[in-house]
Amino acid sequence: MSDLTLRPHLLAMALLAFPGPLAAQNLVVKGGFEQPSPVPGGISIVTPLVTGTKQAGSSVVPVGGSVTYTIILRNLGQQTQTDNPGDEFVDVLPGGLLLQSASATSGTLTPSFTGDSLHWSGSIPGGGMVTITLQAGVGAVPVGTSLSNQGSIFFDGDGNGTNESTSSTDDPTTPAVSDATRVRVVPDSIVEMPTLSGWGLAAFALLLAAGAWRVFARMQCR
Ligand SMILES: [Ca+2]
Ligand SMILES: [Ca+2]
Repeated sequence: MSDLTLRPHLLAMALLAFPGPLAAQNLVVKGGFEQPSPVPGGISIVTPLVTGTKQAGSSVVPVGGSVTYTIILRNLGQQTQTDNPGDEFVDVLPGGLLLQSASATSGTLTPSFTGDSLHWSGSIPGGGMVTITLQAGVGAVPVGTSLSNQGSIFFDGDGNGTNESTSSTDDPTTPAVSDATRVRVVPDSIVEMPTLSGWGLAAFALLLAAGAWRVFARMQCR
């Protein structure tokens, strides 16, 4: 079995793209200084390696509606990502999305409702995670607009107390690696249940009657 040496940010991308093949390697993750030996046949990540996902509650949102995003930051390393100087996560919403509320399971969250962005600062234990939830409203944008963005992660890939490494959130619902999370703006009628007029109700009754007649005709043929 061969050893495979990767820098932390490349490993994050490789783990997402090729989890199976990489699990069969002896992985040695090198930061800024010498690392302990890897676990034979497994994956050993010593210094912090923080990856993130950002998932929308719905792939479509009506004009004037709102969408909830769930952001999960995971530290795949063994060492704690300490609360270093500066933000560990920043999310700037695209034009057309207005920040309404935000919360985090740990750390310090600083939302900007005028700038429609949020900043998170805090530590993540080795193997641990933090979940950030935000709700955003859709402003005056044309139907069909694709609202797309990614959060930025800042972490201490060499474990020396400063965040020199970065990564971007991935949309976990798509096969692509480290891709932006997209939400499409649709008319109200696509999301809401349609209401039927008198003619619509009559047509619906005719459809039901036609279906019943077909079932009855089949039973008669047996
Ligand atoms: Ca910090
Ligand atoms: Ca560092």
